[in-house]
Amino acid sequence: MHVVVTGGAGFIGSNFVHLTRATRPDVRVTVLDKLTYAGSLASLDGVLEDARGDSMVEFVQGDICDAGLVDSLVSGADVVVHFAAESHNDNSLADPRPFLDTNVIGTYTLLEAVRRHGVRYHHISTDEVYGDLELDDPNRFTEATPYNPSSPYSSTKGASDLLVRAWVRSFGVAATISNCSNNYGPRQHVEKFIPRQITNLIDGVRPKLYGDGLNVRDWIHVDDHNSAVWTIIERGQIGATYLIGADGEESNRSVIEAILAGFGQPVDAFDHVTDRAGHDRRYAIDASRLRSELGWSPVYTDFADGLAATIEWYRNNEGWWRPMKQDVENKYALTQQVLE
Ligand code: NAD
Ligand code: TDX
Repeated sequence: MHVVVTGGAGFIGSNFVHLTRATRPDVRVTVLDKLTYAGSLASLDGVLEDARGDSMVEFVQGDICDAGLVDSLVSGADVVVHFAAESHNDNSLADPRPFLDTNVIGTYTLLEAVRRHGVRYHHISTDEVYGDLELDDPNRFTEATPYNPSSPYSSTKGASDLLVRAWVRSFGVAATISNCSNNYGPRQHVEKFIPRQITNLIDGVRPKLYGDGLNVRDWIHVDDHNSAVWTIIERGQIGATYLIGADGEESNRSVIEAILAGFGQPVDAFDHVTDRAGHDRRYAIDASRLRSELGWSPVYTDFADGLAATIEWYRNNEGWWRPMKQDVENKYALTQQVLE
């Protein structure tokens, strides 16, 4: 099988490539990635040329909006797994335009190519397309929850999902969609919540909490996300949407406290900073369909263990994240102030 992985130099996509090498050695992978600020070839260390000395993973630097390049890569593929996106809500508030280009036009460009060549397509999306829940809402998101995105990021992801559904219905494209909750694990960009706080603490800087910090995210380890993606590629029903989650609801405040504890620091040694505009209150996934129809279940069921391993990864891989750290903090400093 030959799989084209878009965004394979980013956080989840690179972990997907590593997992694929480890669990499916016969699968040939071509990564298509633009190497934006969020992509790093170092995230593919060990798989581009692995210990076996084979060349099962090829890297192509390019834009998913480049129709000619996309057509030539897709024409030789059995499956396209589409991770590439502009992925950070805060960036989408500062400058939405790249989100429209990559998330909407990029997805359209891939859909037209898989349509032309009759290639199986899996679309990676987010629970943020469903908007947010109140803290005390007994319901969680399901595949039937109406779309109600809040940010430029989530609205462009929602738009891309709707394009996929239309291409399935109108053109018979063989696609599946997954909407996953917040991922954590190795190789996540330091702009994101958990790596930002871990690397701040390594640098002796206090963690930064938005607003009152009671916002809830439903955390899943990136390897569990990617094992679910493979499950859907192999056994999912064409045209279906699957929600991916691992029952990992935590408030941001409790995550910061857990990270501080991991560094042996007092649990209140963090700063409150300016809240995010339109900040979603709570995400929560009901993954019953994936579990019951496809028999998937997560491996990382203990968030504290997964977080400890993630802290360890950032401690041991400073060379990976150091080059991006200062730019990220400079950008945050333009809009975020420490509140008294
Ligand atoms: P990321 O920002 O870490 O990586 C994105 C990758 O896409 C980067 O390597 C970047 O260079 C590449 N890219 C960006 N624009 C491109 C373009 N025009 N052409 C080619 N490559 C381009 O993102 P991530 O956190 O790994 O997210 C991957 C996917 O998973 C996204 O579709 C995101 O919406 C989705 N998702 C993320 C989470 C999460 O918690 N991070 C949760 C659910 C869904
Ligand atoms: O310094 C911070 N302090 C803070 O309190 C940062 C960077 C974030 N936060 C809060 C905002 C959110 O409530 O932490 C929570 C998580 O923030 P992010 O890591 O920016 O993630 P989120 O906005 O929830 O979106 C993530 O999950 C869904 C990914 O970035 C998306 O790509 C994915 O679709």
